[in-house]
Amino acid sequence: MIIGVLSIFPEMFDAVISSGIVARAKSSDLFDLIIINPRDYTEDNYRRIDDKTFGGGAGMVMKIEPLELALADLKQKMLQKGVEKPLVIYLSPQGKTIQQKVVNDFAALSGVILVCGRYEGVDERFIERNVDLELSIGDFVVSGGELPAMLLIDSMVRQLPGAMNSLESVVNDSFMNGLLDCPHYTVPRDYEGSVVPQELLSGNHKVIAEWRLQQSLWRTYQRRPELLADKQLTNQQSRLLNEMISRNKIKEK
Ligand code: 9WO
Repeated sequence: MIIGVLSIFPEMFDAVISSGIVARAKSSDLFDLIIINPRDYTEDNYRRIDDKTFGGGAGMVMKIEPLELALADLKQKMLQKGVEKPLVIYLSPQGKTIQQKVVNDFAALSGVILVCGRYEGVDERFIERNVDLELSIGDFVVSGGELPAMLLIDSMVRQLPGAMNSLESVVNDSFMNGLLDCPHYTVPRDYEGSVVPQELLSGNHKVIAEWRLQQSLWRTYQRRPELLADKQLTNQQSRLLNEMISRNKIKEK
């Protein structure tokens, strides 16, 4: 996969590519990152990337010309590496919230381009003319699209075949099935009287698997009930969840 980025702060991306799973995937050539700075495509002496917003008011807007030139050059560079039609994504709070299933779909593409806005955003005509998809990482505002783009890069890259070893993938599977992850513990077994649940120490794989599934179901039910609403539970899952619901009703009494 080739990931293209348009950003006036290219050095920020060192953070995502220099550690952990993403760094390892980069060394293994599972993906390549091409970052283009639109400021290098300005044609005035001051290298102006932004200007006043029409209609007045606070904030500046990123100009369309350097963005279009930078995008054309990025697409050209990606074409040289075999990407014919990259998906162009603009990260903004106005976008649809990113879900795990769309991240998995992106990871199967040969190329994506992430456009990172700064200031008050980019000229709307650039979005109309070039952007396939506007995406948000949640209902909050940050100073620019770079950090959201890095989250998306991390999330896509870990889904690439070969990016994770089998141990790392297991953790992932638990969110893949649409449920929240279960609690985790390591040594010591007793920390100042706080003990590890006995099921996990039983050594019985069936008991452990059922306990984890039950914890996942219960956590999802308590913290994110909307995730269960559009999910068809198996007979085993319903039994495990109902058991927890009754157990906690008894406790309340
Ligand atoms: C800046 C600004 C300054 C003065 C008056 C109004 C203003 N609005 C903004 C603004 O929202 N800037 C955004 C910064 C423009 C697009 C890029 N930026 C951004 C992306 N902030 N937060 C995101 C983002 C992206 C994806 N998911 C969550 C947040």
